[in-house]
Amino acid sequence: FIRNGDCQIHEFPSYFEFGISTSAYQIEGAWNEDGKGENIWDRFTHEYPNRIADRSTGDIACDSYRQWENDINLVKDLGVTYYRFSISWSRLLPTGFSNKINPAGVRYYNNIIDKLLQNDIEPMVTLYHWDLPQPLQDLGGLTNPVIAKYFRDYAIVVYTLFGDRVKKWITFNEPWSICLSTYENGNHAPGIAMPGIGCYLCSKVLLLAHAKAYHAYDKRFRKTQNGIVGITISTFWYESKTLSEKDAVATERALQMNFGWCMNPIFSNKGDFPKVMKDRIEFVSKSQNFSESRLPTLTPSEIKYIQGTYDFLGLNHYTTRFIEEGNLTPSQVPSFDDDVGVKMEVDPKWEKSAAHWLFVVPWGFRRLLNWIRVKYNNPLVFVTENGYPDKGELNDEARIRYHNQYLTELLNSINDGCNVQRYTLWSLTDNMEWSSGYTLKFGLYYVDFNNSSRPRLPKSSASYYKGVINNRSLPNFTNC
Ligand code: PNW
Repeated sequence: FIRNGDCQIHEFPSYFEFGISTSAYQIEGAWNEDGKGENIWDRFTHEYPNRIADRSTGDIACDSYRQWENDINLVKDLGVTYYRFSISWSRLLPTGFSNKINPAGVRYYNNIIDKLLQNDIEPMVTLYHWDLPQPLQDLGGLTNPVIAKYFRDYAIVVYTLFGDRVKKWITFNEPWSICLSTYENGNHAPGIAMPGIGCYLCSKVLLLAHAKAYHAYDKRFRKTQNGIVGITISTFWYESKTLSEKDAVATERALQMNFGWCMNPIFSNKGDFPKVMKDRIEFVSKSQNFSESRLPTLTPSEIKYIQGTYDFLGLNHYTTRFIEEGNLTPSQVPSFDDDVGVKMEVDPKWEKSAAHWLFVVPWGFRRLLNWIRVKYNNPLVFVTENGYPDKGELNDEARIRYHNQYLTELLNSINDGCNVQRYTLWSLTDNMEWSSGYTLKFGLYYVDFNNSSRPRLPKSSASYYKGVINNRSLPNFTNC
């Protein structure tokens, strides 16, 4: 379905917009100031310092709680038309519950939103970028169905306070990362490893929470506020390693169990988890002596309630893997990887990055966007993240190459007919990269984390991105 060789568009279409993104825990700091409550990342980094590569925390991070004005100046200087950031749930609602709102939190996000609008930068706001209030985790976090209601209550507070000015909402950032890193392998806060069980419970609660927040907007806010609500889903691209039928089947299953897992219930016409995922987990569960599938069932009314709850797809994409059929005989120990049952590989020729998981594979981006176009009826796509990790070099040529190549493939996919209207680069500044601490840098701006005033310095990539935005085209556009 890719029309290779076509190269009609050299410029980004006039509707196309460029943006830049961050998230609250990764930049704000001020973890216990002005009435903010404790969240799971505060607790995790304080209690288990050895779970973070450099034993660091987000206690200060980029100090954006104080330097927000300066950061908006940096955003402005890039020339982007919108800024994607997230609200810290526990800064707004210190206990997580909506009965007590922190006025300093309201003031902080009001200041940011107002200053953005004064500068003609549209706010695009994520409600949940991984920093769950600790009291909600104490109740079981995203494995407890009541959390869906508390998320809806939080969303309603946010729409009420900021929805007069914020018109683009993202409910959750990356269900796949949330459910796997939190409840499968425990690499992320709160560090719970319940392989083959926790991640599936999480995905059902997350989908219901998302749908509740979407329906609440629909019922009570859409008419007066006129905004749009979506979810951000991340995915690898998976490419079959061979032309064999069995590897093609394995590749499709891998895609459906990564991207399709939460994409299907919301964006497909039929709703529900992908059939191949349900079948496979049921089969493996039974062979492990479970009485029923470890993947919870969505009831017909839940399927209906979740299906169609989107105005756009937020897409985070970084990298690609080759897929071969794996060992399909289940092991006795449940795990997500065993459920997927494929072998993942990288090509030794692919350019590496500073992150062990990220290889530079630009063509995968175009394949992915076209696969989404064909499978899900060409939805409106906002790329909400795409970025390259290094060690923080100021002359970051590898980052420039990465973005130029990925943007080239994005342009090709628009030419293929994909309805992609936004590109959001991750990230504005170097920041707290979760379990990797400050050892990986994604920023267009360098931050000196050894200096208590956290000065920012533009890297070469900042002027590269400025140029792309200003010219609305890519330098050296040859790869078509
Ligand atoms: C995203 N993967 O996570 C997050 O939304 C950001 O907060 C984070 O800083 C950024 O990517 C860089 O890691 C991802 O393995 C984590 O493909 C892992 C993957 C993708 C995205």
